[in-house]
Amino acid sequence: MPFFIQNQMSGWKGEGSNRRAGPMKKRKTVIAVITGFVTLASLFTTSSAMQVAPRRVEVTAKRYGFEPAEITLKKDQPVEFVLRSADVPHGIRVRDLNLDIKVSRNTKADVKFTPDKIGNFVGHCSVFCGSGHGHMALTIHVVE
Ligand SMILES: [Cu+2]
Repeated sequence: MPFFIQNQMSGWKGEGSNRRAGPMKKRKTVIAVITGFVTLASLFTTSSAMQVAPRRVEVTAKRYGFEPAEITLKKDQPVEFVLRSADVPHGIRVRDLNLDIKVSRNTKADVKFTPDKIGNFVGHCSVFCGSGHGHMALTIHVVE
């Protein structure tokens, strides 16, 4: 009998004995799945640990402008955005970046968001604050 046929034959035998050892195979699969979950869980823990310290950015709103009027953020870097009002209630909304925050008079509010797009985005004041309200704009540059 040529060698390779012999080899195939023993392969067949091997498969037969594997079928008999079915429950053992299942246990191995379960262990592999659990190991996978543990690995995934540790990955998530690591990434959430990295998000513990988002970059803090403060912007002051005052009739009728934002100070600073332009900020630069990094794509995928979490930001703690603090909006402070130096007079009446204001807000800022940038739909493309999922940024939407309002602040009461003479106080501050904060929101966390992560810019996920590169580009220049212009947000406008979202709370009517007087005659110059329409001119209140904040430009957010998101870079790589
Ligand atoms: Cu306004």
